Amino acid sequence: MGKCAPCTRLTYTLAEGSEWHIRGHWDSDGIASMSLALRWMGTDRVESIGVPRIGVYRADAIGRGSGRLLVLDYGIPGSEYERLATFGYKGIVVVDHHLVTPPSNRAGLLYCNPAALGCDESIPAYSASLVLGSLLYNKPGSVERVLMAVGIVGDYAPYIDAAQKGSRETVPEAVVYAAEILRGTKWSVEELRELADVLDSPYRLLDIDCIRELVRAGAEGGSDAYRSVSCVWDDYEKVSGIVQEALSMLVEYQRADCMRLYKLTYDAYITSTIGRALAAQHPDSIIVLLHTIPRLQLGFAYIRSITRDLGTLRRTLEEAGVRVGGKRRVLVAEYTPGDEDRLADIISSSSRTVC
Ligand SMILES: [Mn+2]
Repeated sequence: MGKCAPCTRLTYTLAEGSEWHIRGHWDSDGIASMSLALRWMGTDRVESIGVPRIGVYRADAIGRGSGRLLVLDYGIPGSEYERLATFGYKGIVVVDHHLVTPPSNRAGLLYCNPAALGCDESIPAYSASLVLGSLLYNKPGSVERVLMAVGIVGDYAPYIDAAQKGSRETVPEAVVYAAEILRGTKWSVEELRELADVLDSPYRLLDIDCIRELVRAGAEGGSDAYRSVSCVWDDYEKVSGIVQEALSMLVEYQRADCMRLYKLTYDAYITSTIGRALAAQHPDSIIVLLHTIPRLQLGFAYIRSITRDLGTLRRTLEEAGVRVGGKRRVLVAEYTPGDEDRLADIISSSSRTVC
């Protein structure tokens, strides 16, 4: 059995049965992945579309249910899926590309994550939409190819922005790959980069209905159809104002070697936008943004670097008992409002070893 066996079995499993519930990450990669899944499966067999509780990365954020569950691009570790497998579903299928620890017990679970399973050589894992699209379609048409690229461009947006700002960092191979799949379609990486900001607007305002509308439109007409969904433009306009306001309220309150720490209290889920903007401004630093969202009674430590690997920092945080999710160059940890100073201390005191 190859490491990628679960991915090889994906189409067989998704072709079976009805009562499917699709849950995807709330960002542009998640939306594009859900659209691809819905397009391939057909609306008749899909009972519901949705997102886990926004901002939360745990099995509980999806919750109990019945029928079959397809989870896309969600990035939670395997242990959370083992818990989810006890939540009453008839079967769970996961397609992901985040570098996490895969589940060790796969009962009731089809876990296709080339990055976590270590088979991303044979199935490129630049985005969940890419993994899913390349498994579902032997010869993806232009609608499918653009959706596959949407996920890549959305996830690699900070690197695209840094490259545009003239950072010496070269364009990542993921973006070259996206440009390659887009050849012969009407879309370019630059156009998808703009679209990604639009698609990433609804979740910042916790507008789940608009995410559903996007998924359905994209399943029918791909990225062109995303542009014709009106709620997403309303959300985009609102978010642009909010981000400008939050950026102006931002305080850099600490510097430790290569790290820049910022604090923000603001009632919208714009953590990653702000963190990404800061990372693009300071490509040689590690950005640490401690964002408290009173309305969610949650805080997020968002750590990102354009040029630095965050593996050492991740281990330091884990050793200190902090739950961390993320990828090679982005980490996210949840905190309870009030705990931000303790977290900041743990992070800044590791700067010697990390920088
Ligand atoms: Mn993704």
